[in-house]
Amino acid sequence: MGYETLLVETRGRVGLITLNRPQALNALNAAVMRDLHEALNAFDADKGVGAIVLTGSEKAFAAGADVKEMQALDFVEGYLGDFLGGWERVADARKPMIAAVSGYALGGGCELAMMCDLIIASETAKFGQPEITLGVIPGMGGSQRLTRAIGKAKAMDLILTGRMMDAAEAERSGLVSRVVAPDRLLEEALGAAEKIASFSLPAAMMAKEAVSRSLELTLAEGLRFERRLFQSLFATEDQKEGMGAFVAKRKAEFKNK
Ligand code: CO8
Repeated sequence: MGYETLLVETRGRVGLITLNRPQALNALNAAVMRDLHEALNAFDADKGVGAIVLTGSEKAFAAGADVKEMQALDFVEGYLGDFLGGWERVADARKPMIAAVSGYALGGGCELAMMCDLIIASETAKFGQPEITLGVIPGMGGSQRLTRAIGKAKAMDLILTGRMMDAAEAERSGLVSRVVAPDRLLEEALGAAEKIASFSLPAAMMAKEAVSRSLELTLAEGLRFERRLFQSLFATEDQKEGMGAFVAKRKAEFKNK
């Protein structure tokens, strides 16, 4: 199907979504949100897809919420329409999702990348929450997810000053998992996604669920949740295959992938 603001394709078992509003540095508007919902619903429902990569252009992953669309919003309209609330759907994607970030990931763009399960960045990536320069604050999770990802000191620095952080600082701070040369970004992200998609899909999805829940639960509750998921995986054929293959010294051929 065609999307107004995205390019969507599958590469092997990887669903690839490319933000495609080059004239606005991929600024995020209502159409992008609607399109992303549809693309994620389709990939979550597709058994042939085991992981998702979300990327932008070389110059910008996304330069934030669309300021031109947002400028005239008033409180009552924003409150009644739960403005930005729908973006949480991205964090609710059930399959592992990688953000491949080149160039600007600012405001909502940084927040969108943080909704993914891991971020792989090009050396050119720049992350920031510049909302304060516009007279507002992050509205799509920046104050919460950035703080959990890089700690209070760095999060306060970025959110209160509006400054940008380059890829090296983002990696040092724990926001991104890998930094690669610009021309290797997509290959690296697709390779990681293909690797994830080669494993048992229930195991990969439960691994995502367990790590994600660690940010919400107490340690005791999280450990109990993890153990229950771990035990439940012994009901899958893939556990028998994975462990059987290890013992037989052969490569596992997972069925539920
Ligand atoms: N919204 C709308 N249009 C944008 C945005 C944006 N966020 N960013 C860039 N554009 C447009 C520019 O207006 C310009 O369009 P035009 O050619 O028609 O004037 C075009 O993209 C190219 O941009 P520039 O000419 O500015 O490119 P530069 O290379 O000179 O500068 C920058 C690049 C530094 C990224 C600059 O564009 C910039 O500062 N952009 C705004 C960054 C920003 O403040 N982002 C935060 C927005 S607020 C936000 O995200 C709130 C979060 C709440 C969650 C929202 C989720 C949807």
